[in-house]
Amino acid sequence: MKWIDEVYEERRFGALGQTVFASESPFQRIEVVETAALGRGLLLDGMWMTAERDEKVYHEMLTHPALTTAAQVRDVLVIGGGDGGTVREVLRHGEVRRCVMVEIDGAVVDACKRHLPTIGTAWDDPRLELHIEDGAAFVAQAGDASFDVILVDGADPVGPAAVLFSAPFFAQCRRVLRPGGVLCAQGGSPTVQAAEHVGAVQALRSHFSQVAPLYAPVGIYPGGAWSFVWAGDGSVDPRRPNAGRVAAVVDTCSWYNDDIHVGSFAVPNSVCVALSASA
Ligand code: SPD
Repeated sequence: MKWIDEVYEERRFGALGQTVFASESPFQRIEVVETAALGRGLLLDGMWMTAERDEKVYHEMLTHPALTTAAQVRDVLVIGGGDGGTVREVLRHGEVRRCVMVEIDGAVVDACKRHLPTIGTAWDDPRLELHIEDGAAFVAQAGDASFDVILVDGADPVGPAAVLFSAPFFAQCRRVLRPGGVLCAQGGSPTVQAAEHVGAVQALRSHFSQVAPLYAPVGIYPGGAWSFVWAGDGSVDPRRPNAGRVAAVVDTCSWYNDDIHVGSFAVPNSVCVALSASA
């Protein structure tokens, strides 16, 4: 047994456990750990990405607010998300015909398929198309108006995931979305990563006419309070989920439901102040 730690700006996020798998890919250090408090978990470059007892809130809140508000959800693109939790939630929606997942690091997918099978439970769904390549490059080459929803499930904005928080990347996402399409990106901690979070909202605002951050608790991430950023073309309302689509998934959810959907769009005051100062 050892103490497994993430140290972020002198704050520590850890659990008692042991290493199940460790390797170094061309992109990052990959570790799967077994912990008493959180179950099995994945760390990339020492940062917690997911853990069995904590993953549902994150994956549900990245996925369902977008998929219940987009005009249609036939074709969904997931950037990142190598543990498989996001595509698992996407594929719970029966209206989804095709889910394309683009993960830059095939070694992460391999490690998660083998060592975190309780999180990625939809790998064999025939609607899933898995591409191991750079997500930003994939979006840059994708056709105009070719997806209904884009979910960006990257790591923090350092290393290979930094580009996934940039305005040029969001501009390409806007081009690739159909009318009424919705993007939702993980948006960092509104407290300990406030600048990155506000920066992601601002970058999205430069390309989408409607941008709305939403929040949920994810205990393993720095600060505990986590954010996602919803973005659309102004033709659909982030706060009015399609009741039929919510009903289709809510029984499988541990966190998401109609009330959580609406309440999650309440913005912390520090973020309101930062956004109004920069408007
Ligand atoms: N601080 C880490 C944030 C990581 C967000 N993505 C995690 C991937 C889970 N599918």
